[in-house]
Amino acid sequence: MMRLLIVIPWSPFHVGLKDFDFAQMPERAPESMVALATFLREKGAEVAVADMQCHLLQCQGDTAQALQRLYAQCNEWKPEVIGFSFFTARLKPAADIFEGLRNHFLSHRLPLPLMIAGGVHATLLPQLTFQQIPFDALIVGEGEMPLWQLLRGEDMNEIPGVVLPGANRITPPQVVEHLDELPPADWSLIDFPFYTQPAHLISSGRLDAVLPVTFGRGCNYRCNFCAHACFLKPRCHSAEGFLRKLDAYAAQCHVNTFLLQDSSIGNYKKEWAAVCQALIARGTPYRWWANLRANQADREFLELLKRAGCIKLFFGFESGSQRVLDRMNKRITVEQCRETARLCHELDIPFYASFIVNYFGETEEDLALTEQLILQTRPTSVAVNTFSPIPGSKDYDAHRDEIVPHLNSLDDWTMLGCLYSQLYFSHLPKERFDYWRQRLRNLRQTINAHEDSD
Ligand code: B12
Ligand code: SF4
Repeated sequence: MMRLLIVIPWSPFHVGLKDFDFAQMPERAPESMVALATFLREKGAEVAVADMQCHLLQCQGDTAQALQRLYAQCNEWKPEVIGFSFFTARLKPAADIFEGLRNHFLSHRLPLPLMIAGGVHATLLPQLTFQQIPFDALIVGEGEMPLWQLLRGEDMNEIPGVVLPGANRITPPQVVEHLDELPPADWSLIDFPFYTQPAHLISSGRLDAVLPVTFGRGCNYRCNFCAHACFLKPRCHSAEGFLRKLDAYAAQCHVNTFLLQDSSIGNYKKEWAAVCQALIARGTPYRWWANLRANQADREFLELLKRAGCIKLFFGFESGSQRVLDRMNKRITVEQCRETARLCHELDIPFYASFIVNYFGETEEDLALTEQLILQTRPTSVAVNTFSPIPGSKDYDAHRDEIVPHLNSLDDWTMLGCLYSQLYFSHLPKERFDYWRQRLRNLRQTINAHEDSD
């Protein structure tokens, strides 16, 4: 078997960041990559992880120093394959690390390892990824099976999910049907105490150690602005399988608070209810927060979540205008948002509500309705996001020809991936849009400041 090093690029926002305070800006541990490495190791492969997001923060934002750590790891580990994992928001960091690594191997006259990539960006835009970074191969979709086959030395042309430069045919990605068959992440593969430092919990102002955990993959919905449903078929763990994972994480990392990464726990309502029942039967040993859709929240379910340890819920209410919600294909109603908020207040479940401005065809009236919904629903905290057509979303596909001419560099792509593009889609004069966005941001600040002082 070939020896693998998985590289997790840093966030572009952490470059040059000197006085990083984990308690104020907790970074999320890369669960999916640590789990992928664990799976491969259990299959007999030799795998290490280079967690560049951690290295960069520990090096006070100094990329040269963070790269020195990576080179030292390569000198010691001697990888034959280096696998990059990134979504569009980390494209430029991935390119910079790739370049640094290649120069390191060439200048030390070391044989170049096979340089490959996987993850959301490579999956969504394989041909473009090859143009942006000259990888030897890409793996589209879930990495477990194809990467194992590759490390075992199988012919890359024959492995479903592997894409080679210039290939005009892309084989269908492979899917792990039964998530319970995957081992829980072995966190010793990275510097996990970095991520389990007590951090500011958005939910309650308490400082707590937290780990991310995934119950299922994929999403049943297809909101036009979102890339979540891009490639993972919806499926989840069994209650027993998931509790095994929680227990393993708690024992290894000494945490009892978890952040559910799933698109919505309501997508697997029956299965998540079984998890809740099992947690309650054990005396509710863990606290957790999760995403949920407004159309999936009813009193019985919310009561169950609360009894099972839920300390906060995250909702994408997105807009107070039904017209805009429908245009987004969000498949919720404004009334469902109001009713969900009412139930959360009644059951005393803190909740975060996220809104989008700058959506196609949005008018001043739509923005006024969003303000009204924020005031009516009184979320514990609020986010006001400026819409960017993220690669992998239906909106990106539908408007690609308008968007791509504005993307002149890897930095532009990266900023689009971070939802920081300067593209403007609202249907009102720009100065009125700026006025409304500022007004909603001020409202958000007032609400969030109130939460922080609780
Ligand atoms: C958890 C998560 C995060 C976490 C942690 C990310 C991480 N490093 O793990 C955090 C909070 C940091 C995050 C941040 C953001 N995220 Co996010 N995130 C997710 C989420 C919900 C789950 C990721 C996950 O664990 N998936 C499940 C695992 C199994 O999949 P996976 O990680 O992709 O890995 C599998 C395969 O991709 C593949 N694979 C991955 N890497 C590699 C590498 C190799 C070598 C191989 C062979 C295979 C391989 O194998 C893995 C196992 O099967 C996804 C949605 C989704 N469904 O993926 C969005 C998603 C990736 N995020 C997205 C976005 C937009 C963001 C933000 C820009 C949001 C924002 N408003 O700021 C920021 C970017 C921050 C930054 N500057 O870096 C988009 C990306 C779209 C795109 N085109 O890039 C997604 C798809 C969601 C969406 N709304 O559309 N995110
Ligand atoms: S916004 Fe939420 S519900 Fe809609 S597709 Fe994305 S993850 Fe699924």
